[in-house]
Amino acid sequence: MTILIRGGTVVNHDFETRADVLIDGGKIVAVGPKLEAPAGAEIIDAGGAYVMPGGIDPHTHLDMPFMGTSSSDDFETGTRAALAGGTTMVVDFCLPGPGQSLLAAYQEWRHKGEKAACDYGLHMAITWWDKQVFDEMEAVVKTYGINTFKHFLAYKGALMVNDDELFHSFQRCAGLGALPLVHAENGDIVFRLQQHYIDLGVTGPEGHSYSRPPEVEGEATNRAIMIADMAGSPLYVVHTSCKESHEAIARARAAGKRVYGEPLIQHLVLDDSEYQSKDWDYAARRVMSPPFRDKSHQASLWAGLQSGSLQVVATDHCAFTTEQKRYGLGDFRKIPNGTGGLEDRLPVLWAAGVNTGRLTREEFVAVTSTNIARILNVYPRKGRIAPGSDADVIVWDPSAEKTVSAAKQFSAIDYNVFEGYACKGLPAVTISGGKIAFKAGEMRAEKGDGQYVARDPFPAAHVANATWKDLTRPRGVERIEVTP
Ligand code: DUC
Ligand code: ZN
Ligand code: ZN
Ligand code: ZN
Repeated sequence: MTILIRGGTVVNHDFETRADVLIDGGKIVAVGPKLEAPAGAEIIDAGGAYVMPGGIDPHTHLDMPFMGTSSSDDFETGTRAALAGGTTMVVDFCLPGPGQSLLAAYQEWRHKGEKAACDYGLHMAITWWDKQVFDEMEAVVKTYGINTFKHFLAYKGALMVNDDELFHSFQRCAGLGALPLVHAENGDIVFRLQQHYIDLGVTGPEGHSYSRPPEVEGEATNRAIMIADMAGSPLYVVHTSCKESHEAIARARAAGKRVYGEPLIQHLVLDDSEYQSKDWDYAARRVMSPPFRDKSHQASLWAGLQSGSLQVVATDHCAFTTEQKRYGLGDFRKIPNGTGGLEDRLPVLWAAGVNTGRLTREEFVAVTSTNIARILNVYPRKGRIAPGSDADVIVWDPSAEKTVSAAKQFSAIDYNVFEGYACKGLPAVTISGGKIAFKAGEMRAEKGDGQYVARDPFPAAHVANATWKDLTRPRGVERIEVTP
């Protein structure tokens, strides 16, 4: 399919210019003024619109078994929701069960991903630890195209790993040229606070937020940063939701550590007053970890995006229906954690960020697409409008308006945490893999249209922090290979 996008303003993370964009065979083949339309090309009139790299959401949980149920959006509904909101690639998590081989988990998630309507990649979670996992990490990086490993510092008794495992796994990541990711909340303290609030008779959704204060995130972020530094690895902190965590990241970066932070669109615009609702369903639908924060944290997150100390806006899209949320009636610890956002991330960020002057259009592109493409080592294949890049392109109409409404969404849940949010600036056309996936409200992408995107490791030399002094090496000895 040949497509010519005519008359728009191309926005990349580093420049904005009036140019046409020619797409053929799934790739961008030309960017420039007044391009000739090849015979048979479909012409898209982008007058008055911005032509930007499709969004990349590096943090989704589609079809994920979790807390006694499975997240309700699978790779089909989730990626169609993504495309409707201008996101053309998601990165999801392989989550090995206790004792499950990483290879088996990878195959399971690749099978789920066959339904994807847009391109997708995978992270591998380290949910248990022994020599087998250590050994299998090599094939994950070198054969399966996964250069990121997720570690949960929370979910005690389930997904949580301890500091010994963290240090060892981070060392292994460094040796393989992979990037460790952390869910940074202190799971031991969360566990105790949960019990405390239950004992006090606080059983509703507000107990979820009371038992996961910003301090547990600040502690875990600081700890993970120092462990990564000792291991000689970079670090990516998922869902950075509070000032304490952001400050730890900013401090680490100022000291020369390669540490990245990822606020979620939810934490940028929604706050913890929502858990005080008298309507149990309303509050439970907003239960996610980390929880929504006091409004005062939002200014810190926005400042991080502006200054570059935080680099990526994601969603942690992990959608559960109201019926699923009700598993936690009478005990907030059993409310499945997670909210949606895939369809809303770009429109809400544009409204709350660009329309308010908090972010420039270039910064919008950086935090929704380019920065994560670089962090994940898929740039400039993804994250840029340039010849040779994948034709994942959005034509963004800054004057189009909508009010977020669950009744009109593609996501397979019965509510939306952004319900009623007024957006101005929407994707008029989403092009994914060189095909028109979504146009004028009509979904054209089909189940299976997406491809798996394998990602190469970074050279090991690139991953160590400037501050790293190898603690495993006696003076005068070269770097020692870590062993299982
Ligand atoms: N947080 C959530 O809210 N859901 C999925 C996993 C997570 O860490
Ligand atoms: Zn299959
Ligand atoms: Zn998490
Ligand atoms: Zn998550």
